[in-house]
Amino acid sequence: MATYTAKDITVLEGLEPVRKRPGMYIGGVGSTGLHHLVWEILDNSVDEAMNGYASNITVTLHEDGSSITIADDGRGIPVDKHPKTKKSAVEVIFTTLHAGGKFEPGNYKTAGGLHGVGASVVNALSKELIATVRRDGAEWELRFKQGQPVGALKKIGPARGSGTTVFFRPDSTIFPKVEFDADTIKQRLEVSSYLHKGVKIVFENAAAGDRTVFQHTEGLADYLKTILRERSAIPVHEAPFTLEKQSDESGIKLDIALQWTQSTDEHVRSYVNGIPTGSGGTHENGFRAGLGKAVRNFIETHNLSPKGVTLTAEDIREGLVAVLSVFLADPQFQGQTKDRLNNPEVLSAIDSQVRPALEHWLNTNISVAESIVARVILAARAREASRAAQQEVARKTATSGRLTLPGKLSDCTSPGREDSELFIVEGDSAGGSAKQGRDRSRQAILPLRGKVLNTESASIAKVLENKELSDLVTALGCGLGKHFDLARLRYGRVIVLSDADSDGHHIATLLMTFIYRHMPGLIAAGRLFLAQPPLYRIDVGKETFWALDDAHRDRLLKLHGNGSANPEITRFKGLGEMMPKVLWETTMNPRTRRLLRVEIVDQITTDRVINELMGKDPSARFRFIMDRAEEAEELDV
Ligand code: 0RA
Repeated sequence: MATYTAKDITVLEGLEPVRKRPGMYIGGVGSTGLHHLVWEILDNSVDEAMNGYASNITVTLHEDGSSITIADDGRGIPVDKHPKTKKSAVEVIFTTLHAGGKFEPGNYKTAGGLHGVGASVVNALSKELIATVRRDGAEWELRFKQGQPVGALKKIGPARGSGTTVFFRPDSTIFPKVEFDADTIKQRLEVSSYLHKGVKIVFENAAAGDRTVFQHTEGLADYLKTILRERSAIPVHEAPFTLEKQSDESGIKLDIALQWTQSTDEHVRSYVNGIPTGSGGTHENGFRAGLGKAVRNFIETHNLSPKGVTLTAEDIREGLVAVLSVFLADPQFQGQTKDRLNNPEVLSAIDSQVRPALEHWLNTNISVAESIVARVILAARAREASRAAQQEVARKTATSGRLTLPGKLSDCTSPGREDSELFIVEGDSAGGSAKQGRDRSRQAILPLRGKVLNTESASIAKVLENKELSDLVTALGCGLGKHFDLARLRYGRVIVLSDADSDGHHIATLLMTFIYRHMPGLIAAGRLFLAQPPLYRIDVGKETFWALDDAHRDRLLKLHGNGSANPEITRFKGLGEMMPKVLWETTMNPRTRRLLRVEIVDQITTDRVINELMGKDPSARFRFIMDRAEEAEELDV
């Protein structure tokens, strides 16, 4: 195109506002905005696939890390000239804001994005963009620089099949840092492959030289399976409930998969137009409303209401794992991170779809429905039991100032809470040494006998039935689950003191799992610690050293052991055989001991690590503890 007509100039000016105020179109020019460009182009290809025209999408992150190609085998963007503008459809789509038939009624744009603006915005914000189309036996190419076409659409050769390929390099005069993150893209593509059943999405990371294929024929049901595996959630019924519906009335497309599990929490992942809505919104509220009504109706119709407890909405959703994906024409996002759906009409639209479908499913799968109802009633009873236990603690604290503490707890004598410590000690004999060795004014000892219940998938009711754990809960005073209250914690620090061997590590892991699952606030507040008792005593002449493990022993011997005297090495069989004074000096005395603070790195990693290890061999648990110990902050208190 050698000369521009007046019309061309209008079109070119049409993209000016995008370059002037990129934030208005992609949210910002940081990493999120940069990746937004990928999602916009990807959405077009995904649309083509969802309409049944494409089945393969390939996303390539080029070796430079700052350019991307997205290819599909759809119909290809039309190359013929528009009768009015005399421009090819390819050009119009890439140079006109909101161009393309997708905004016409009945053919809504399913693409997400802040304002659903698409290809032209990506073009406007790219240093270069090349659109390649295969159609009608030929391959066509149109190149752009900073949003403007460079020459005309060119036929570059013959081609088989059809499809669209878009290469783009974001403009570094707009984005301070043009560097794509492979993991961010990969995760998005994986989720897309679940949300768009059957579409094959390939990610090629040229820099890393790897290729990943994402394809899920069962869509959200497959996604649900993955989430259950990640969370080690044990389902209470075999097959998930699934619902796929396109409402003619509201134009909303709805896709749901859900399953009840034995977990004590609720886990819902929701998406709007393929965009994660981490803060929920009207779609999630509609879903919860419909689900609650369906289960209640079923319980009432079948006379299954429990005696003596009233079911709450939370009881109904305890252990629920669900994925919810909706597509709608004009999503309005709200909140600080724009990840809450705000369209009011969506609530009733989803509620009115979910309720009858779920109720029908419950009525046609009676034994499944009965397992779910049993799960719901158990949640209600556990909640009641936990509340009663909490009230008991509160009542005793209020009347006597001192609640009825477990008999085997040796409490500290000074009531100053911040300065006090509870040592949870493995075994009675170790408990005895610790009791004699401690500073009784501020250190309390709770000995635990034998093995602690593996609480990885235990309900609160089951936890409270376990004597060791219920004693611990009473001693801590802060309650658990939904009733956890850090302000009631009776000690400033909670310290797990177990043997330095693999059994000891196992017990420490069980205790940490229990606390992580039922009182994570204790860890978040930095109140949980691991004591580090020595495994070896090394006497060199008149000097004594303590070693935490074999490696530490070897280091100490190298440092101090090659003098004249023969070093004498004693290995402790357990805490119980340590003299109280020694236990105090090495492990309990705040001036000389070292504690490890237990920290949560991030919830997903922690969930996965715990899930992988609980129920496997002790050596794996041992490694877990050692790894965690190294990650944990070392404190000299
Ligand atoms: C407009 C009309 C048609 C297809 C497309 C756009 C289209 C756009 C993109 C963007 C990425 N991949 C794409 N694939 C198709 C319909 C063309 C027809 O009716 O043949």
